[in-house]
Amino acid sequence: MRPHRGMPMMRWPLFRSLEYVMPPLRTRFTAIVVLLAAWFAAAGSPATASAASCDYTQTSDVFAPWQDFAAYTPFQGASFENGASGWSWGNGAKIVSGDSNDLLTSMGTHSVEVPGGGTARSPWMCVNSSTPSMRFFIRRVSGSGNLTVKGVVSSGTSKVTTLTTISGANGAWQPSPVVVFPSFLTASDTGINVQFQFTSDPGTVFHIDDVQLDPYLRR
Ligand SMILES: [Ca+2]
Repeated sequence: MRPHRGMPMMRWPLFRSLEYVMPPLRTRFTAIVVLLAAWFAAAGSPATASAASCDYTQTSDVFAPWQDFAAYTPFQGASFENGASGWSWGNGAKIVSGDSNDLLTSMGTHSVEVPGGGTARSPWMCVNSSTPSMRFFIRRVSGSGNLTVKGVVSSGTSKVTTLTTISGANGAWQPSPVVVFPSFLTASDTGINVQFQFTSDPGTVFHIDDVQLDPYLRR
């Protein structure tokens, strides 16, 4: 058996077997590269997007003062206190000073302003048969129009549906109505990725804060 200086990889059985069937050094390296490329191809593309997890463990009954004793879990970044990881903004929606925290025990100083025609888009959230609804805090800053909440489904052909239209909020922070999901959003036992979009009618400004998902099907 010939020694292979500077080639410790040849100690592996696979490469030891190669040296007997592929004499020229350059050919051996070429074969190794080809083998590794084939192995990566067989392993599948690492670029495949992973689904958000529906395994929600951080929960609290944040709406208990309003006789809603469901356990809710916060949307990622949805207190808007340290940026808003995963959120994106359209047509002037942005983080502003002012918070719904006088309604909650948690402290905060920021919320999101959704101006007329503006849209706040949530991170992609896992929704399944055990996540029946969402809820958040809202106040009307100006105007008399509505706040529309839409759901965008990422699987298959992108599908957008209006989940609710909120018309009654006034200038004080208050819990939104419970936004109950339509059956196609909760049909999966494993989960689908959904983005939630909050849009103000033209001429109307809303603030929203502390967006929460109910991760347990009510009985
Ligand atoms: Ca906040």
